[in-house]
Amino acid sequence: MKKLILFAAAAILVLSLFACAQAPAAPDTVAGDSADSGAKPKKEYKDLVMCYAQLGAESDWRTANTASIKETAEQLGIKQLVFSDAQQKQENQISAVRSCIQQGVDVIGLPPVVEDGWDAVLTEAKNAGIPVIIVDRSVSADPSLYAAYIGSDMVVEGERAAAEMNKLLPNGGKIVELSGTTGSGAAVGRAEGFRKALNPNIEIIDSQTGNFTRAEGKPVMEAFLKKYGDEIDGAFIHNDDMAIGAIEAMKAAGFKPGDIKVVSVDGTRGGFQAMIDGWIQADVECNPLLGPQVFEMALKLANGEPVEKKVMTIEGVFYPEEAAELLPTRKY
Ligand code: GYE
Repeated sequence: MKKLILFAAAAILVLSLFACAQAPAAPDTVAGDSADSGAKPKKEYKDLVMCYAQLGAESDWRTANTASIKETAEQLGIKQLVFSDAQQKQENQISAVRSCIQQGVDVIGLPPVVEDGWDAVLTEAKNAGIPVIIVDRSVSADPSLYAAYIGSDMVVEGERAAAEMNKLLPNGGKIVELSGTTGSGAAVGRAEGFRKALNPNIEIIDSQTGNFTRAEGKPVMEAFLKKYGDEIDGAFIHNDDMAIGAIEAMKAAGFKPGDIKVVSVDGTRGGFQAMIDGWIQADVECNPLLGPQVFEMALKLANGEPVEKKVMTIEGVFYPEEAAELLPTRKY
């Protein structure tokens, strides 16, 4: 009898240990494929079919992001890159993702033009067993609907921009904001971080979107200058392309470099040149060269391996003093 009890106790112990070993993975890791992937031969880059549903070609940042994806795909020798450009229209991007689901690609990379409205198509991808990596901008959808996010912390970028504006206007002042695409993770995050960290003696007297483009940035600044003229001490501009458009407007209105203190974002070659010419006083870095990280993660997901749920790019701030020296080495 004693023996029997001992045996039962040992069996329970063994069983409970086994149950522990079967505990689910940590919540910040996600398996992209089915659990039986161990039985399948491992995919290599040469087997990988990757979809990249790009949001547009609105800025130099975006062009560099596209180039990084295409170059990396080529360097790694992946089987196929299904690339599309949605021209900043969410409906185009949704159809591109749907078409990738239909084609049965291994993994989808999605830089979402705006934050909201992705639930349905992300659910479709999930049901089809195709992992989605959200790239660059965030989505408001539940994180269980996508595999992972790779990109910048836009709130931190906004905070960095505010810290620069605080330094440029130590006695306070009036500023305008040229914001990015309305409802985009980049614009929402930057606006939020900026307001959080801006000194209370600096007043944002107006804020309008320039949709992240030069063409739309210029008329927005023109209208600001018409309305407020010399009242404007500074401008927070959400990207270098809009800043370049805004500078054209400032030049046309007779302003000199530095009359209006400009803090911009991205750190493109155009932004660097504007710093050298004295028009931009600080440029908050946002790195578009995400290709290597995206493909490394995509291959893991295609093999059902766990990945980190959130991969943040490490970034800083660039200043006019270093711009001339760094410009020749800038890749975008
Ligand atoms: O700052 C801007 C581009 O989402 C981080 O989009 C990206 C932004 C970038 O158009 O130039």
